[in-house]
Amino acid sequence: MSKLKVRTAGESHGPAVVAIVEGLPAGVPADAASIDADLARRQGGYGRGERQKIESDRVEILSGVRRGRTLGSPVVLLVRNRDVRLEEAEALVRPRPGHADLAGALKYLTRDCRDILERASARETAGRVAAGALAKALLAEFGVEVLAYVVRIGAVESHVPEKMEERRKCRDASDLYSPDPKADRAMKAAIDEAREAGNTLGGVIECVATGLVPGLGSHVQWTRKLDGRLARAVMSIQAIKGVEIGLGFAAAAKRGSEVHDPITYDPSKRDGPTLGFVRPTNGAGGLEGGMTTGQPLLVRAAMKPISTLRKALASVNLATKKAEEAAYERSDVCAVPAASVVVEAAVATELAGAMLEKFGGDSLGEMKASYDAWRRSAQEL
Ligand code: EPS
Repeated sequence: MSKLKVRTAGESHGPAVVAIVEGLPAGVPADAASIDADLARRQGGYGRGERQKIESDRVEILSGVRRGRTLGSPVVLLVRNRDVRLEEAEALVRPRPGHADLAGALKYLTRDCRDILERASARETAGRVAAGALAKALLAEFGVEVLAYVVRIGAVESHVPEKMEERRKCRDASDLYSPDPKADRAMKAAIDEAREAGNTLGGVIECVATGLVPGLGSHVQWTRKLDGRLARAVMSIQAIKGVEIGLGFAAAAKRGSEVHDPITYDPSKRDGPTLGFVRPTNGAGGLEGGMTTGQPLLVRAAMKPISTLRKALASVNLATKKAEEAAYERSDVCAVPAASVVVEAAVATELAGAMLEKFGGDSLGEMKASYDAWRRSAQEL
């Protein structure tokens, strides 16, 4: 499995969220400012609730880094919470349909769902985003760029421009993190409408990675297939209910000739990511047989609407077993833009792990030498 191991710890209203990142080689640029930039993006996006007015996420790098570079030792990243009230917070006995509340309460034999929700909360993703920023720094050393953006909020879809620079520029200028300025207004209106109705909205996130060499991941064992690893990483993000690669579900309704990407060879493209093998289409989304093809990697994720509703759904009081409305305190109306930052981090983490598996060594220099040697051999094939 992945050579890059990321674990998180921390409760939503506990003192902090922590990420432990193991497996990065020495020499990777690790700078708090670029981690903080991703943390700030994760806190933002149209549709967030009151909690984000309290929090102001900043990373503290506790270990594994010296003078702005990783040392090869475990990196511990800490993001402090401001809304700390884990001990005083009231019990939550009216589980919210869609949240981890009920299943977790039954699993842990408790009537207080707070014991569950504090860890199930998407606050945890601050840790995954901080770790993902380090993964992106490693990938950038090899010319790999990972970019996620919002392509749907509720019923409103955005148009995705052809060029990556255009997608990045539009996304960075958008409150919705969408690559289509024309869709923003309708997306905001949909979120406003949901807020007024005491409801919530989901959407779809797309993530593209460019500059990947062919052959990352493996066909030899199911646990090593990169598509499966990406799906797991993305599906494990709070509220994600579907993951597609390339044409995804749409491929099921097409014929083989409309799905698969013909292969040609152009020696003038030998220095490019596909080493001269040119595919006019990319229905595979950059993955065949659990390995990268060198074409852009394309992952899409569907997020369900947030399960804490102001206009609460029917539930049951776990103490009395009587019918009552589900608990509501405050909530985001739509966190799809925030989740896009988490998807970017999750994909980057898996890709960095796959790069380490193929080219890894103790230091970035060693890894680069191995990468260059492999590329030369592949070009001479
Ligand atoms: C969340 C509930 C809300 C969100 C939280 C995820 O928190 P609270 O109950 O404190 O208002 O704001 O997300 C974050 C705190 C975050 O940083 O993303 C939940 O129940 O999952």
